[in-house]
Amino acid sequence: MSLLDQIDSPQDLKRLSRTELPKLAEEIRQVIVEVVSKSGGHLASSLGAVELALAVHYVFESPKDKIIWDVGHQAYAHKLLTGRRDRFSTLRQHQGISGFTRMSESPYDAFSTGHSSTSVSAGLGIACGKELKQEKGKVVAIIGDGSMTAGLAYEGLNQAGDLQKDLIVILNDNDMSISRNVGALSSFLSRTFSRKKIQEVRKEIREFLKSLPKVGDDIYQFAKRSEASIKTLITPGMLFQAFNFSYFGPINGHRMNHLIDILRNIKHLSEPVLLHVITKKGKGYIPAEENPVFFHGVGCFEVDTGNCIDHPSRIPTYTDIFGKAMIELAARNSKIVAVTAAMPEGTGLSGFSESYPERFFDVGIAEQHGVTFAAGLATEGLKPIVAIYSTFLQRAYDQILHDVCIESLPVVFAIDRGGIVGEDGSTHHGLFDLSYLRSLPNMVVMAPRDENELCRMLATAIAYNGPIALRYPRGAGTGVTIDPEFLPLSIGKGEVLREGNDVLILAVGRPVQDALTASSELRKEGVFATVVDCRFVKPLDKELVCSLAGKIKRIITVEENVIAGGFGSAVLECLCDEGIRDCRIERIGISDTFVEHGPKNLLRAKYGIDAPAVIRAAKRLLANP
Ligand SMILES: Cc1ncc(C[n+]2csc(CCOP(=O)(O)OP(=O)(O)O)c2C)c(N)n1
Repeated sequence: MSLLDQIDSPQDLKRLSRTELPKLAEEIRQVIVEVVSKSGGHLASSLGAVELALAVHYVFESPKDKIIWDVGHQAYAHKLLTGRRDRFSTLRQHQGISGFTRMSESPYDAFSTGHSSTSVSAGLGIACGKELKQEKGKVVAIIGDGSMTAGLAYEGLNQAGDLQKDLIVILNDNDMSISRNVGALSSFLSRTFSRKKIQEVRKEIREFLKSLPKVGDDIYQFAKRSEASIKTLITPGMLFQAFNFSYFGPINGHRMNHLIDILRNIKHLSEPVLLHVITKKGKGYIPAEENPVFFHGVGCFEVDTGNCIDHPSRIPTYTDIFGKAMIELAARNSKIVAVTAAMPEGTGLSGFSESYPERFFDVGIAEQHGVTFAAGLATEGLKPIVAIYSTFLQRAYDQILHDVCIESLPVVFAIDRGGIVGEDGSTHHGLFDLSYLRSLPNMVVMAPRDENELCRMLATAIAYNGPIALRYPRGAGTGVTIDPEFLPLSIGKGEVLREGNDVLILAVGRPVQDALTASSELRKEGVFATVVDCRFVKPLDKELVCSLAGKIKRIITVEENVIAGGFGSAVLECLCDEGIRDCRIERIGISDTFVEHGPKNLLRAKYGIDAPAVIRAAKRLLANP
């Protein structure tokens, strides 16, 4: 029997001797690699946090003590140690365990996560709550250096340092976000200061030391002997000490004994503490250690070689096409600049960053800053394309409204992962953007039905002088030929793709394909549908919609978005405003619920946003005269 087989809860873990823990770590790594090779998932991050998970559960008393994993993508070892060993092979599968921490999944998941940098704020809230209830228990927030690039983390540190509550923050520093971490903080943590920075700091320290009466000059003489000694005067801890945290580290996050000792020591402090732990992303699985970017979030792979065994479609993804189109368009327009929030690969901008390094900005996991930064670029006459996944752009709602839309600045939002994204689940589906963008004055909102339309919409957006968004789905396109020239579209104009008098199907984005499939099926049964790709959710093609609705009284709207406030709502509002009331409408989209994780097509079928759902809606309308 393996050691892992004996562990159903952290209590079982505590029964092991310290000398057994390295073997357990090895077993855990094997299971993680084995399962992720079949289910896909966040491999490299989870492998890097195995000793951390073991040590934390060895020392703390979860679930009484609250352990919060920031983002939650690195918590696979935590899941294995907290009663989910038997279900671990269902990771990320429909009805299986989530790829992130979920309070509804386990009492050991103190907070539900998926979006980054929430752990310090949540941890502080929990600590304050416990204190008010006079309840005992420690709170431990574990946050990566990538997640530390978000302002939210500092808002939490700022208040925690002020309140002096009992909170332990563990900084899991692997020098990586998804790609190499960016920003000044990253070099601060790794102490790779530029010469200029060292000189500046040296000057400041010299002045400070000299200002000390008597001893100052001597200490300065001692300190100045080498550059290294100046460096040792600047520690990563200074940043956290400035926030009133007691700083410990940096320590090696794979030396379990050392980790356990230090955790036992800091456990007894009852003030804000930051423990800085250095880990290696992908630790223990050579392919992941060598290529942590690829193995950050990976599909199925061969364990022996690390080779991808997902059968990628030969059809390029929307992301690929967007990346290529950006390079092509930027060659002709020197005003184009690209902004990503820590996702150069994910948004397809790696190629652009190599072709135009000076026109490419990775702002870190800082969507809010990224949008306002783009607004600043726009005021200087540049054409920023902000490429952020739909779900993460939710973070920047006020920046879109306040910094971009009020002044109608020409910022382009290239919103990838619009719609159902699959195995990452409820925290990652991009099902709200049509609603949250449609309500903003000055904003234009488009969704392409295929990858050629994506290119045309990008060209449209670049030619447009105001805020404009195009949202497109995750995964392979439809395989259409891409036009050699990306002709801009007329803003607010839809396109009639099929004609028929029985039903009117108004669709936008990927579901236009479902509408076409449904109309072909219906045709076989003698039902003829008009299919319109509205292209624009805002401004809606009122003229077209109203003229068709006036003739064909059975209407279906289809979108991969929540129904509330989305495309179907726009159609309803338009018909109501124009006094067209004598028609019946079925709106297809996600009803008032969060969608769980699972394969995209399974979820589309389950939630009724696919071609069969359109056919069912048409039949309901036809059955009811
Ligand atoms: C708000 C938000 N933006 C982007 C992401 C996508 N994302 C997931 S993990 C990650 C990198 C996190 O880096 P770090 O915290 O250092 O953890 P590591 O994977 O290196 O262990 C990013 C950018 C996210 N989860 N949340």
